[in-house]
Amino acid sequence: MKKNYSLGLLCILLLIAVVSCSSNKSKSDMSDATDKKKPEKTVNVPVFDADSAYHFVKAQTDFGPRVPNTAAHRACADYLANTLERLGAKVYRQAADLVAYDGTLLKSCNIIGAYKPEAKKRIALFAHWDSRPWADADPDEKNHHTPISGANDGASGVGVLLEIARHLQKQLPELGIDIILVDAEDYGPHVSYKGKHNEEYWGLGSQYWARNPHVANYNARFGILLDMVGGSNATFLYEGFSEEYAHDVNRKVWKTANDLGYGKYFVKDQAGYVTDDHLFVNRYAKIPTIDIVPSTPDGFYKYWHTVKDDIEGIDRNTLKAVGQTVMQVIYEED
Ligand code: AHN
Ligand code: ZN
Repeated sequence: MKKNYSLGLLCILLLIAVVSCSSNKSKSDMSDATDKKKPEKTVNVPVFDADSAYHFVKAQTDFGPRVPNTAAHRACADYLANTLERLGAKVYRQAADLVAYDGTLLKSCNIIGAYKPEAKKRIALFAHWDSRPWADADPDEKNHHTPISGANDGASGVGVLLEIARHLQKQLPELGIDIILVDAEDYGPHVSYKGKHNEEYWGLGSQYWARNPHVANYNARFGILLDMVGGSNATFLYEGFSEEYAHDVNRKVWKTANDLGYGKYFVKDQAGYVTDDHLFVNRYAKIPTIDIVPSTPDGFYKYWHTVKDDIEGIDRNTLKAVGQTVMQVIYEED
């Protein structure tokens, strides 16, 4: 009787031990999974200086329109490569003769600034640095053959990236960063063109880079393209190709912007599809890449491809919202 009693007690104790062990395990597994989903990182993110970014935008527009095959274009290429070098990047100049939709041979040059070039884990940041040869969306038809200053369409994205480069020189993030300034984005067909359209008439420099990256077997975890990120009251929505190719990157960037208080700029709504440099990076280099590009019910912004796309239209607040958001994203990544 006594023997049976202690055996029963032993069985109960064993059962309790097994149950509590297994329940402990599942509990700790669950909290591990939760921890992995929401990593709490304490990383110091530098403060993006919108005045400095504005200065980098103006330095480009001061050359005049950066239209391929012009002296201003060549001078600006030197300025961009020299500036990235001064800011501590390893610089690659990728010259290429590219053929435009109308057969014009464009002496083009992609300019790449690499930080931590030896790192395997990388993020690629893109902007186009050329400007459109014609203001062919101008309300005044007399301006349809005038080259544009391209302060917003071109120089703004580059200006934001140069300001980020200035911080990268002082404080390197965990991942390697490549600043990829592509040429010949904006030589797409003039409004008067009557021939067949092809999306590959746009983004000639990014197509070249995506098929011939500056280093063999180049890869990056993700990419972010900045296009027209300097206009007043810009609203950035989820662009179509970005959603298809890099949905998670879109969510990460828009959440970061909203957490930082830039929800007025980064609106969580769907936009249409934009044929832009990120399309070719996704399609040919196979790097999931989003486009931060403004969207309104009637186009990108009021002065798009008009003679009024000049430095007067640049709003430091928009440069700040985009620049600080991108910095938060790249410094948080590990
Ligand atoms: C088209 O309008 C087909 N694509 C917009 C790409 C672009 C032009 N980005 C700046 N300028
Ligand atoms: Zn354009």
